[in-house]
Amino acid sequence: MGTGCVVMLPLLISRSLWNLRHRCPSTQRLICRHLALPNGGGKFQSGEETLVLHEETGKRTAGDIQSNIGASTIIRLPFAILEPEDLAFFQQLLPNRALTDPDVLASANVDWLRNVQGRSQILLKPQTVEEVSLILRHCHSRGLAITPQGGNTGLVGGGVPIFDEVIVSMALMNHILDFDHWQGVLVCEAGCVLESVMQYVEERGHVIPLDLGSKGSCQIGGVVSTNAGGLRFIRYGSLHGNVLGLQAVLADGQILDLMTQLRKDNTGYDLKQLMIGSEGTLGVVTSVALLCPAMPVGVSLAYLGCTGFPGVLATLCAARARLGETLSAIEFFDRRCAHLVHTHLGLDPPISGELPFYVVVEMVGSDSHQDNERMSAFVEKVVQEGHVADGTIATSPGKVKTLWAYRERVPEAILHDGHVIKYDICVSISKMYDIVTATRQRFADRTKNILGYGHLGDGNLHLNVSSTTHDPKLHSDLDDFVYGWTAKHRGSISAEHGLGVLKRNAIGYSKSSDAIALMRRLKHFMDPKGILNPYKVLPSEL
Ligand code: 2HG
Ligand code: ZN
Repeated sequence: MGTGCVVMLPLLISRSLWNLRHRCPSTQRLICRHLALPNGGGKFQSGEETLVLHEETGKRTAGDIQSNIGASTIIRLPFAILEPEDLAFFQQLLPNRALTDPDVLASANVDWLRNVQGRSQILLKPQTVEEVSLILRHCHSRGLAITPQGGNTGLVGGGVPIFDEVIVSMALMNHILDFDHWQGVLVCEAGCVLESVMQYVEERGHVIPLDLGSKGSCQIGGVVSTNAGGLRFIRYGSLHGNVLGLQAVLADGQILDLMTQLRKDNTGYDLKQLMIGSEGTLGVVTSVALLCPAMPVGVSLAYLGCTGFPGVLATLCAARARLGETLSAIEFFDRRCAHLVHTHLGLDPPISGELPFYVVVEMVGSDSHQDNERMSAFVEKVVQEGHVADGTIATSPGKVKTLWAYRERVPEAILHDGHVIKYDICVSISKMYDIVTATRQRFADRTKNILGYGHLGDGNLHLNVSSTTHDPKLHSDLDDFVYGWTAKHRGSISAEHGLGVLKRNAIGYSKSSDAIALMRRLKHFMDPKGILNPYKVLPSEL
């Protein structure tokens, strides 16, 4: 190979997790090496990588790398590749916080469902917004792509790299900056873990307006960037209403100060809304002001068993009518979910005998005595009318927590059932279980379990399908069927989990082409080089 020629190195990667890159000591050329994934470590598919080396400079001049994720194949966009000079810059900026340790990278490169596998070679842990800004300024000028990462609890692969994006972990930006007791406003950094801020405000007589099963790991910045919904949505509404202000760093490193603790601010475009739910594609959220309502005096919870979905709907209507503004959550799950929670997690069923559906109704009020009476009257009514066949009520915090576990741990129980494909749709409440029945009719013989559960009051169904092995054809047939059904019923194909990388190509089922085109223009305007969390949210252009 003579000087100046271009060398093509096609490498077939089989079940590879990450690659190591170093320079040949004699030629100083870049060498790429792949480490094999230990057997049983995941279910990743093969990809093909073609590296193009320029002999004269020893630098990579172009790179086409493809990755198969879910049902689609993604081609690496022509971002720069991390060079020793970049590493030196990051190491100087973040002493001991620019990590290349393979163990650290191994867990940051994969989502917790092990559906999406990246190959990033560096994870940065800034401690201040200024450091985030300098990281982004450097990446912007170099054309390096980045993936912001919170607690890595997302379900659509939005928080992990797809290729070699620089991971910017928010974990060390975990300080509470202010709490205004009078207004009930918490200001905290993006890396604060949800459960820790819940505890902080509860000790001060307030609550965080959202609650998620992943609260022990998910971080505020990730929750806001995903616009996560969760269990308290019915009572407190969306983060679009509860986030009062925020600070974010834009693609070129500019710090955008949208921080305010005001309830009302009608001065022009509400730019913070662009950061809420855009999954790190328009900016990196670094701190947030969150409205925290006053903590209710007492909580009571009813765990009810219904004989059919009409009974579930009637229970919802009765709860709305009888509990009014004290209704704080109403969730449902079907018999198969309950069965898996019992079998795989060993939780004792709260009521004896099996029923087709279970409903968890939580109410929070300001007068414990009156509230308990209200709850009992509601339960009596739904039992009398035949919508509920059996049930139990809890008022002690311990029992409330135990009963909640039956619903909160459904996603965990399903993971023990094999390979799981997840849907998170929103449709009109009266139709929300129809898709479960229809999917069973169509796919029963190709699957293990088809389950339905979710946020009843919001029309948000989690349809989960388990099968013995990962079957790409089953996955794409299911996608076509479920998304087609959802679009036909004018629903949303992502109610609260976002689009990430796994669902971005399904956006057209719920958004018009004009809306998608405008989103693209907005993305291009705010991030012209496309370095912020690429391959996420917007559909591929191929
Ligand atoms: C829930 O409501 C979460 O439990 C997770 O949104 C749903 O894993 C899922 O499909
Ligand atoms: Zn949910």
